[in-house]
Amino acid sequence: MNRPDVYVQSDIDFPRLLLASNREPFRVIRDANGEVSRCERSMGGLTSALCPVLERCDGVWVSWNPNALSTDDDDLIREQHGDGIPFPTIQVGLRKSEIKGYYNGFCNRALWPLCHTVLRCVTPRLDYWQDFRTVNDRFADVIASRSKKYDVLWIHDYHLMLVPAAMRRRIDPRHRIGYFHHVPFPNVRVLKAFPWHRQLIKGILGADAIGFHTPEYASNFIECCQELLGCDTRSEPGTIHHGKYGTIVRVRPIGVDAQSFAMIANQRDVQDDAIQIRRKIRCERLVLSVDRLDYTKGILERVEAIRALFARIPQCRGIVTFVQVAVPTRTDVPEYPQYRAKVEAAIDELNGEFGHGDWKPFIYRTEPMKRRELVAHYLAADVACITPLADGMNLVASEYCASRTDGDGVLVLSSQAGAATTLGEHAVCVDMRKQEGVVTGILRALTMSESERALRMGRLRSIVMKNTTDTWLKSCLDDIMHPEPADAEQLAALVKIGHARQGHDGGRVRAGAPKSRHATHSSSMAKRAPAGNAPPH
Ligand code: ADQ
Repeated sequence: MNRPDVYVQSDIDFPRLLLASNREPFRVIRDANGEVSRCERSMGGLTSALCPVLERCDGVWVSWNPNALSTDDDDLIREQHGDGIPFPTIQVGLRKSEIKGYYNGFCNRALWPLCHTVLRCVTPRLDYWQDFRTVNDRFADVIASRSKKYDVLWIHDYHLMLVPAAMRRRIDPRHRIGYFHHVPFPNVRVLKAFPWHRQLIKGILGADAIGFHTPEYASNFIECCQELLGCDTRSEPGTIHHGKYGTIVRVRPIGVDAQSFAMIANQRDVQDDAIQIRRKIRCERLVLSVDRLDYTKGILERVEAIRALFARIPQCRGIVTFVQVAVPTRTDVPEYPQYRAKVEAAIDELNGEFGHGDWKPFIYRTEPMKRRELVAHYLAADVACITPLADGMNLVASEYCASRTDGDGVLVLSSQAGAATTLGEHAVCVDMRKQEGVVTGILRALTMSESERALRMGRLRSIVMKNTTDTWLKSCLDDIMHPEPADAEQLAALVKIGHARQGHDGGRVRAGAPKSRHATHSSSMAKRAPAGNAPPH
């Protein structure tokens, strides 16, 4: 497919996708002479998911360029295409002080821990907030100045929470705006205690359509809109009415480029590499974890659980080896090097206590891998242990299943990962708050019969192969460009969570027959996209 089928060419113009995220999709590596030596895709869930999207449709990616330190106002914006980058990009430069306040400060020391409800790490400083506003405004200026008539604007993640509303103040109301929140959305009690909660919610509400990975995050957001801004969220389930506008909220769990993982896994040399990985480690059973080195990923807690496993079940010693791939991120944020030091100390202790002869119970690698190498590791692993303390979704869980074209392998998955809502039924689910349960879960995975493994992996794979990046993209763009009333599945998801939280008083999100599309959306949308002037589709 060259372009998602929501894009239909017209003689005059067609909607182009203008996608904005904090992280740049690619890094151009230059040699000493300034010549381009290679172009590397940035690591992380968001770029893993979205690069294939822009490679397949007309679009421009707007992002921060962390390599360009700007001191001069004229140097703040750079446009780049070529040098191996497969689509046009616009890069927004930040001043050194803004990087500290906006990225290291507000994004990584306030919003990230807030969204993951790690409250001890939330540092809500006014100077951080001011830089966050300035940078969000700059993104909005850049997008507004570059957007053409009918472009669809798709804003990604918590770094740019103020951009949708900032765009509304700058652009033609016919533009459709979407926002996708890749991390958990905190509940109303947590958000309410955060000083700038109203501005953040209002910022996102500038979008026509908002996507979340799970019913819980969507429902938290809806509840926050109602309780903290007094929006009407009841008259039309799945739609938030604020002032004269309506914004739809949808649950859209992200998928992975499953076919591409499967194709790599089917290559003979990748399968040979998987055999080599096992030979080199010289173990009978291999358990793999792959994470960014982040305190939300539960790496420290996992190491402690593994230590408990070896202490309690001596038969595992010399037989089971854990491989942790943990790439350091956000190294300028003090909590991260501190966390890394703790993780590495715990690993040393574990290896010191249980390692013997050639056998090392815990192998720790910190380097980024190419996709083929990653897939070879997925194929080599009897068990993938994906156990974050909190995680918007977690793509590694899906990548593991997509790569297991041999139908083998067991997924141990934290029930605190968003992925548990789609994969939890067929994975071995563990609660990371209970170490004993984690130990039992890993043991259960290691001792599972071949037939049960095949049954579970077969079911996991059919979910992952069906819910791919493409299907996610199509649903999200449909929400943005052709919004429909929430369907029965969406309503059921939101209402179930509402009921669980509210008891049986009907919940905050009420079910009910959705009104017709015209009655539902025409009034709110007409103000933004008047009939007759709508984008051609
Ligand atoms: P992340 O927190 O970055 O994403 P995740 O979803 O697990 O987390 O994605 C990590 C990505 O990085 C995966 O595609 C993985 O393959 C890749 N990766 C990890 N280690 C690697 C290594 N050593 N070498 C190469 N690649 C590596 C955020 C949210 C998640 C959400 C995604 C997408 O925090 O919850 O799932 O966005 O919405």
